Amino acid sequence: MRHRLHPDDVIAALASAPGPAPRGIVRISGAGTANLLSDWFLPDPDDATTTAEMVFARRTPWRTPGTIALPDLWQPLRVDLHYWPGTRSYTGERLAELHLIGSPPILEMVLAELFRRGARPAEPGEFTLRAFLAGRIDLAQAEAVLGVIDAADDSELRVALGQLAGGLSNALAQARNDLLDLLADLEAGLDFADEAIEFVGHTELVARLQYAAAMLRPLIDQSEQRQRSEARWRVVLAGAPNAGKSTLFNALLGRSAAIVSNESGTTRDYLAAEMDVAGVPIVLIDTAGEQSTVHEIERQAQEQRSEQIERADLVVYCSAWGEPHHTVATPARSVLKVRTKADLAKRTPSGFGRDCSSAADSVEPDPVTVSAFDLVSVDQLKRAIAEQIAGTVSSGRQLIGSTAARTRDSLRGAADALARAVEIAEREVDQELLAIEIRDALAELGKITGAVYTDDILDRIFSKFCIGK
Ligand SMILES: Nc1nc2c(ncn2[C@@H]2O[C@H](COP(=O)(O)OP(=O)(O)OP(=O)(O)O)[C@@H](O)[C@H]2O)c(=O)[nH]1
Ligand SMILES: [Mg+2]
Repeated sequence: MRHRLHPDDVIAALASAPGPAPRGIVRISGAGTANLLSDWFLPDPDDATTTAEMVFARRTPWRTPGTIALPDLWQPLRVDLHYWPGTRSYTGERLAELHLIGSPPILEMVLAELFRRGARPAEPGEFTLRAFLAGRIDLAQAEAVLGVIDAADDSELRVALGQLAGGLSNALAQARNDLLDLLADLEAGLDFADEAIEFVGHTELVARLQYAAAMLRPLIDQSEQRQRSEARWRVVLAGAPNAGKSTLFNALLGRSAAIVSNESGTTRDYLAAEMDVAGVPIVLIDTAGEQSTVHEIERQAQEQRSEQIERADLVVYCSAWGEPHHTVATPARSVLKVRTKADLAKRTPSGFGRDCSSAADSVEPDPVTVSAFDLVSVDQLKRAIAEQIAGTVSSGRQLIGSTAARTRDSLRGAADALARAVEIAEREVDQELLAIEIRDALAELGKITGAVYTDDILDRIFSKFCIGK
């Protein structure tokens, strides 16, 4: 952080990847950029703007071919100068890029000459830090820059680009604006507390607070989803007694681990086993059949069952062929409906795959049909499980890892403050207290975008960058 908050310095660094390449890019940023370059860079005479002064007097970003002289080279070096005169550049200040041949020793000479002429080496992430300080991007977007650079595959890149485009920032900005408006109304009301002027009605107040809280919920889910995705996915087999859950458990696992019988209520303790389905690491869990019971042991089995379903990432809900379809009400993120014992189907001898017999007006996908005794159908079920998990991941993952980790606490803090605010508003007590909670929520949200930031947060984020970005 030694140099970081010296925004008057002109900074320079290699912006292209290190090593030999056809093209190399040297990036220069700071208020003095034009001064530094104007008596060094020589535009080609046949270009429309012939003098360096004219190049740097332009008000729009421009590319100019020309040359620069280097002490150790006997002839001038060809470069393309890209120049952004001001606020529309990446850093929000005067910015130039020299595009030239990507030879490491030559690039080094160019940088050495820039430092001799008054620039200093940029620190890791300093260009992006300047973009943040100039208000060009917020912290979540700064992290997304890092996510784009570090993306290991297409899906990570998509997530990072979405965040860079402002996915998270826009949602947060809206929640913050709503709360700021509300706070302004409340505070106006406080100023006129002695008079009979009400700036915001009680019902409206509660509704607006609840609305703001609801806007945060999907963001909290996203930040937690990301944390969750590193571990094994919990896939729970559930359904009516005798639906064939334990038989399916064994078939998916490929060994006989669970007790199976045609007596209802065979499974009591739940059973868990780790395995991979189509490359996705899961913990498969077999549970007791769903029933209302009176006996103590069965009651405990039902409790365990509910607990497992509650913790599940995916519930595979089994109902046997010929039995009625159950409607599934679980808090699990996702449910896959499965028709078991498909071999009992008289309709079609090859009746595996998707069961299209359900009501035509149903908007739910058709259940997957499976027979525990038919390995092909068991494989199909594995693929369906993997697909469903992949769907949950891609719909849930909209934040890059470092942002999710950093924002989780702030989002929860904001949500807690809003919950307290709703409670206060519903009891119609002190508006002063209410304003405090809203300010708390705003402060937490501000930490995420960087409206409220500390050197420590900046250090943590920008220290991960590489030089030149
Ligand atoms: N025909 C046929 N029978 C099956 C199939 N899967 C299970 N069964 C039979 O259905 C009966 C119940 O199987 P289980 O696997 O114990 O059923 P469960 O859902 O675990 O039952 P509970 O633990 O009591 O809830 C057994 O007699 C199994 O042989 C199948 O795919 N086809
Ligand atoms: Mg069982």
